[in-house]
Amino acid sequence: MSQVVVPDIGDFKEVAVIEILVKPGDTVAKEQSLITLESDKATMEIPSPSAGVVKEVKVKAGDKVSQGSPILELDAKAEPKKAEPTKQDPKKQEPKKQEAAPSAAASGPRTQTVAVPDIGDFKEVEVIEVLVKPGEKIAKEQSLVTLESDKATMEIPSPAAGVVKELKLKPGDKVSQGSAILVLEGTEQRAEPRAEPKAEAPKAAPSAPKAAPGPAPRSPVPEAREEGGAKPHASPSVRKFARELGVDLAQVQGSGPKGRILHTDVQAFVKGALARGPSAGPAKAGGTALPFNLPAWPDVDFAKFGPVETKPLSRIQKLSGPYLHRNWISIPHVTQCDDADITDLEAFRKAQTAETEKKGFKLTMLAFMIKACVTALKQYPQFNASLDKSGENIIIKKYYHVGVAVDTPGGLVVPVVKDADRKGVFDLAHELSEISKKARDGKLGPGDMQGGTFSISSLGGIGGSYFTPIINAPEVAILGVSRSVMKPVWDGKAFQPRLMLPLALSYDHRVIDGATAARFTSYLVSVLSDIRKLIL
Ligand code: CAO
Repeated sequence: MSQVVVPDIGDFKEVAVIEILVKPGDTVAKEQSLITLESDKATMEIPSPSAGVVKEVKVKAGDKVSQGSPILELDAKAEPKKAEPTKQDPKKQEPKKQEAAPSAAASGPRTQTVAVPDIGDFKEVEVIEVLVKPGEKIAKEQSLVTLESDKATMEIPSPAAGVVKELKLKPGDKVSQGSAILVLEGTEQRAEPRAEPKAEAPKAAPSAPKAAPGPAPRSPVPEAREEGGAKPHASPSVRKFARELGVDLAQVQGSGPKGRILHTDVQAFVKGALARGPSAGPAKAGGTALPFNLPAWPDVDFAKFGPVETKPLSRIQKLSGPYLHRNWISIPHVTQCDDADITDLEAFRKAQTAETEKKGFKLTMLAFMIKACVTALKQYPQFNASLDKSGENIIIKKYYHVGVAVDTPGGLVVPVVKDADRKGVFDLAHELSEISKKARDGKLGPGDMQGGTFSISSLGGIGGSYFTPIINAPEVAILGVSRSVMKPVWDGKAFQPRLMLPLALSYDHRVIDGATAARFTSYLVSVLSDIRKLIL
């Protein structure tokens, strides 16, 4: 167990914690951001010095911290390697020192060179993003550049409002305290309630009362994007998160100090956009709203190009379409493919079919698939789970109800085989033949389609190799099974004809990572390839 503390952050003292990015139980990677700190000089994310599992978080939003303040207890999985300040090998890249000290930087009556403020022992730090451009009108405290060392990511805000006259650096440059960032031409500070001198240098962090941890003080300074449509106020990780989701931060209302946009604001924005549902949104795809201002759906008069016939979607298609669409756009899907050698399993199945046919049902591969999946779900419980409403907790289910996609004349339905773990392969085969008949006769009740914990979609009876099934929310994974095919498989000495079953597992990447999914499919393959494991 190791305690992670605030590293040397220079003369930033009593800096407000504005966001906690991890929680107990989280597995964090080395360098993963743990908390965001914000002073009036910079925004910093403090990364983890090593990989591990968070045992206890020692700070909360609103706390004030300094170098050495405990952040959290980490059960380090890997050898913790201390994040040393970058001892830059003398790679000539001298910081571009500013000609004048930042406090006396005025180079004309209303012009000043804005320089990197005191950023402690961060030296030769790389500029990873320049957030403004020449000619841009910027607000006081608006972020100008993002710097990143191996210890922290920082945004340097503007000490004053004005218009950017000239940029003095570019991404990739290395900077230290005093390096020139840009030349700023002062403007009227009409909206500044605090009558500060026009062109002031970055100030020291306010020394907040020590014994008063509470919400970070809200500044009356207007937030960046209120002035001249400037860049929204958000930390680098929030920008990255928004970029990944395709969210335009300019549309997001920030709830953090000084209007800063937090992770939770981006999440709330996405939830809101989804909740507005089919009737909202500027662009529509066949009646369904498209999120995030995508271009309008093409409205084409197809009859201009040839004869056409218009038919309504089936009732089931109309009902299920919006749900499929929601699941597709709101769950980050990844599909992991694999092949299972089912030569022995198929021989066993065929040997048993006479038995079940006498009883009036078919022993199909699907019954074995359900059994094998339950075995794998028990081994990897996070696949038998759901995210809760907040999106911050995983609910692991201790029951195994497997949904099976059934193709019916009216469309796709997914009846659920309840308590599949307590049923033998014959029982499962019997139940499958009954529910698929019921589904095709349109006789399934709502109760027959509820409570699923994992789904299987089998197109094996039809053909094709791999496909990417859509996760049936709130489940977190679905297995797509395709048609088995005889393939030459190398056994180390020769190619052997083996019956191979193509599998494609789509999973929710928010809950399951790629390595775990590959382990799950490998395990499933091993179970299907060795029927002894299946019977156990
Ligand atoms: N590989 C090779 N053959 C397979 C197979 C596989 N993976 N799976 C089934 N088969 C064979 C069966 O053995 C059977 O052969 P015989 O007719 O010679 O006995 C034949 O294909 C038809 O099987 P089936 O479809 O009747 O039975 P099943 O248990 O495999 O599937 C059900 C049942 C209800 C899942 C299936 O009928 C169905 O509706 N599948 C479609 C599901 C679907 O549409 N999914 C898409 C979702 S994404 O839009």
